[in-house]
Amino acid sequence: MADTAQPNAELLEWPKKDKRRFLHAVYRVGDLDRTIKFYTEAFGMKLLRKRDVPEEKYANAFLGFGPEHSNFVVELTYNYGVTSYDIGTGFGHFAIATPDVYKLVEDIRAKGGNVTREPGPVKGGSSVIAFVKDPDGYIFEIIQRASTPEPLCQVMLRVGDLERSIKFYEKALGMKVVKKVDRPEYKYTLAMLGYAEEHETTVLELTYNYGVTEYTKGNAYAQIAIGTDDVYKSAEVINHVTQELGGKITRQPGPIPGINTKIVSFLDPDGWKTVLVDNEDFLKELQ
Ligand SMILES: N[C@@H](CCC(=O)N[C@@H](CS)C(=O)NCC(=O)O)C(=O)O
Repeated sequence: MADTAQPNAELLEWPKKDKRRFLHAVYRVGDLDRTIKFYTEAFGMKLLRKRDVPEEKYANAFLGFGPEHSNFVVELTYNYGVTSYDIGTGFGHFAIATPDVYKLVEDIRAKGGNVTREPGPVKGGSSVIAFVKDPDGYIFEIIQRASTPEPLCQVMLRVGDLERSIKFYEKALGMKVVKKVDRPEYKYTLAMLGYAEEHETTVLELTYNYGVTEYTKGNAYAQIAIGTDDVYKSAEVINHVTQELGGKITRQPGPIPGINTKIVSFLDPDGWKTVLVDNEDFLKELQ
């Protein structure tokens, strides 16, 4: 099919019919053991797996609140010899839901965590939140929420045009807007997008600050990985949507040499990266 041809309606429906799930957020840290210690002791995450790839001079650690076949997790990357990164201004935070923000924040402080915003109601709203920084400077929002199946509940990124981003994530990724909040008194609008309600699963929180259209990306945060049943069909839709809204495919669909897991990688209109990973191949990696 030529790039300019209109894809059929059935293909454009595919992202909504596909089995999509947030798998992990990938980012770089300067000392793997330091972060593992902090996330397990201060946040209460579990270390799920670790792999060292000396021939490529990097190592990974996967941590989360539940197993990877059901929960969203973080994939930390350590590049041999690189001890610090620039987080940039566009990355916002990861979030952890807990029934008692005050208690978790005290535990984090006791483990040497840097509390940058004390617990209390969010400005302009009523949810109780706090902000803490991890050893590399990544911000974690701590959010009060009665028990949830997915404590690792948000990835927040700043975008330059919220309506364009919403269209992109709806059309290219089949997400739904599960919440939208405008706080004119604080000059921002945010949208929560995902595959289920906020308390059920991880959501992508996109924040638009009035009048701000550009942010720096730094080199620390990398991408979100999302599961799919068909990377090839997904790539056809993404290719179409990027022509309409911006963004681009950065890695054509197909198996990764060596691992054989099929993926497709792409950038959204702001340059934020997503990787779609074949669901079956991913489960094989976990065995
Ligand atoms: N200018 C903010 C807009 C987003 C925002 O303010 N988010 C809320 C949480 S939803 C917040 O951080 N509030 C600060 C507070 O309540 O102290 C940003 O880009 O991070």
